Amino acid sequence: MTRIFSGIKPTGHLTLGNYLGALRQWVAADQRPDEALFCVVDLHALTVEHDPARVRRLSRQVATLFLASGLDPDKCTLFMQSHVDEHTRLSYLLECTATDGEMRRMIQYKEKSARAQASGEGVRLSLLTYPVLMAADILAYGTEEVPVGEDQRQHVELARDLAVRFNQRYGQTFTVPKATLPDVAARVMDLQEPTSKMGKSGGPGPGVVFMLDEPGVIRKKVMRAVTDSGDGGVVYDREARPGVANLLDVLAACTGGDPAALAEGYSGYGALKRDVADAVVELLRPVQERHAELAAEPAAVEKVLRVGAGRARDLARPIVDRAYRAIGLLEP
Ligand code: AQP
Repeated sequence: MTRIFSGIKPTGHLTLGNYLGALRQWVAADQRPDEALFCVVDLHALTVEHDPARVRRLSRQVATLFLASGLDPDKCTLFMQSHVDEHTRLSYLLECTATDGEMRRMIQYKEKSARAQASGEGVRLSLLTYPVLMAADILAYGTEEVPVGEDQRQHVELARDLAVRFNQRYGQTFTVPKATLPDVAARVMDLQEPTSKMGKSGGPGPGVVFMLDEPGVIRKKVMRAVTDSGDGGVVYDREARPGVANLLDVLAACTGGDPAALAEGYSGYGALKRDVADAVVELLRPVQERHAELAAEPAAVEKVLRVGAGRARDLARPIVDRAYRAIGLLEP
């Protein structure tokens, strides 16, 4: 059985990018006879300016969307990161394994610290160190596969590097994980700025489709998507035509097929956008319906998280204890 772990941070409402890049892959993994753990990584949401009440609200919403997307709590473990102390316990040991230079090279740190500075906020120390906490999230479970979108590839590489380094210095302790990416839509781009990732933390931008957007809102956002000027009809070219390529990627992810082959069926952008809008609305419809039902039963969602945290703790405790012994700390 392959051990699988992944998480989403409650920094905003989940987007179509989170669904296609992460959640949908997780549901597919959940169908396999593997041991899979999926987590709302709430501690990661504290690395930037945050409102405690909003983090609480979003944490519940993300957990509810895990279930609404089709993750089955009888087949996989669903929990809140902050409910399992092993993550932060291990994080400190990995801080003693990682280097300052390694942290400063992280692309997300560079981008988000620049954003924080530009808006006059201080850059939180945790923004620099959270990739180590993410490595701890992964390594605490003996994880072999981490299903993520393209933007998280560098962080999973760090987890691999830290596992290898720790094992070399202190003896075999951690499984070395690898990232697994979806075949298409590993990086869904913003519909208004198709050279930037569709992100959830930048606020309600017109180029971001949220999983819980009403069908009419989804249609409006897709129909207003920036396409590229230039002749030659609808072609799939990520470099020269990023806007159209993004729409074709989303269509391929929703309906199946190859984005370049799908392009051949269109002579104009209008028809392509209509089909993308229909496909996204239909893809999200059952998730939205299930979300509405589950949101009315918060106690049931809380119970899933409580049971999940217990299971996660049992799996992580022996691995983290082993790391404590290996690095030179005495047993209590
Ligand atoms: N646009 C995307 N396309 C494909 N996959 C994506 N993911 C995120 N955006 C896209 C994948 O979703 C999972 C969870 O992401 P996260 O919560 O760790 O980070 P984020 O969504 O990238 O959110 P941030 O950092 O709070 O803010 P933004 O979105 O503004 O950068 C991951 O597997 C991720 O790859």
